[in-house]
Amino acid sequence: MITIDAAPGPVPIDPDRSALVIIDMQRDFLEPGGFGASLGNDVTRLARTIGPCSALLGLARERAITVIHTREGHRADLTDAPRSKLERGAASLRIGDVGPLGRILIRGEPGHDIVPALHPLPGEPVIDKPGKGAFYATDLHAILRNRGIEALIVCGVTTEVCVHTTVREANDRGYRCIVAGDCCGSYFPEFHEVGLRMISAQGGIFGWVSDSARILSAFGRPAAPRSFGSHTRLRSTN
Ligand code: TIU
Repeated sequence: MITIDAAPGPVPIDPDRSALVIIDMQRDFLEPGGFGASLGNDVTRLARTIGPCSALLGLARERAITVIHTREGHRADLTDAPRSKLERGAASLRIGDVGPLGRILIRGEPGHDIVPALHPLPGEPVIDKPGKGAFYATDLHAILRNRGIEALIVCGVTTEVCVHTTVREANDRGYRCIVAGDCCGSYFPEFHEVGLRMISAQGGIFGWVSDSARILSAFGRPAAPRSFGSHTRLRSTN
């Protein structure tokens, strides 16, 4: 067992029964021309998450901790996309439309892929999810149960949408979730801040909040160098 310094208090985890879950670090959310940008967002706000995510990914791979990647997206024929989702918002380009990164939020298109610095290795499960939560209409719960996982270290984007939904779903299924705050990001800085506070408030109402430095430290590793989010960082292969 190791203990991670977190809010609202230290949380013990068994690394052999823990998984690193990296939510939707896809080009469609992090790069210009994708889904996030089509909704009118400043996607450069998410770039700062790649360095810390990469540090935790490196740690997990080194320590043979289960790594799960998720991707939000839909079938090419859009049969798994609710009409309410397709019609939502005043997007300049909607789900399924052709943009600079291919068809928006469609599986197999360039924009649907995970950013190069965090690309999955063979053997790391990739969960393709049609919704915001990673448990809805996926086999994530089965995969975690079959590996005896009881705690999740959660990274990804966006804090108040897919990270929150997934952590709430995981909490209700009995997983202890430790959200790495600097590994998560939002197009809205205030939503990120308040989103993290909502998780750990009320004695940790649906999880704990820590950061990459404290998680690395719990594993006896120094903190990763701080990265400053520029678009060039996005293109790096780390
Ligand atoms: N738009 C937005 O903030 N997020 C999403 O739609 N999906 C995820 O958070 N991955």
